[in-house]
Amino acid sequence: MIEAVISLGANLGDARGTIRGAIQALAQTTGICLKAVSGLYGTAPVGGVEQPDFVNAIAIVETALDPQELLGVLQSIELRWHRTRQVRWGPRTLDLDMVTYGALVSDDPALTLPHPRAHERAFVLVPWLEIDPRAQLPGWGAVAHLLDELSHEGVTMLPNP
Ligand code: A4P
Ligand code: MG
Repeated sequence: MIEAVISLGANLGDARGTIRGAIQALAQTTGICLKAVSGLYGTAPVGGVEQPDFVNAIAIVETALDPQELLGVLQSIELRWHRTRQVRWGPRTLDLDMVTYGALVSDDPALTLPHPRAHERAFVLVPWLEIDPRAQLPGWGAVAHLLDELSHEGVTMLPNP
């Protein structure tokens, strides 16, 4: 089994309900064992597109799936929430990104590992650190150290339900 870190994001429709549903869908997938889930965070949009705030979370899983299979699962869960791809970095009902797959490093555009922007995104690193204070981003080092350099502004944990 390999440990993988999944980032969840949504900013259209019932974003909180969507994130909870996607976590449940991950937990119910054969070959995936959910190890830890962060709280839900309200986050200001990053990337320059004017759009609603996001709800973001992180899930740590153990998986028997290979990286391509895991990506396929993430994309099929996105489709259940009618995810369409219109504007790059634009609003979406659900975005599931693979932040890490074990210590694998890859520059394949179809599956870049670790996720190429994870190291600079507080909306990924803050919830990850919450559930794994010793988290390491392959090639980048300790998540806690990366976060020392980043503004946490606009990343706030949402109250439970
Ligand atoms: N792909 C390559 N590597 C990966 C990976 N590690 N995980 C490929 C997942 N997919 C990966 O992704 C496009 C292609 O990336 C896929 O076909 C896959 O083969 P996509 O999900 O269709 O497109 P996208 O999500 O619009 O692009 P991308 O680059 O994933 O967007 P980002 O960088 O994730 O940005 N602000 C806040 N506050 N919170 C957010 O969650 N998200 C974005 C999206 C922008 N701003 C945000 C947030
Ligand atoms: Mg994505």
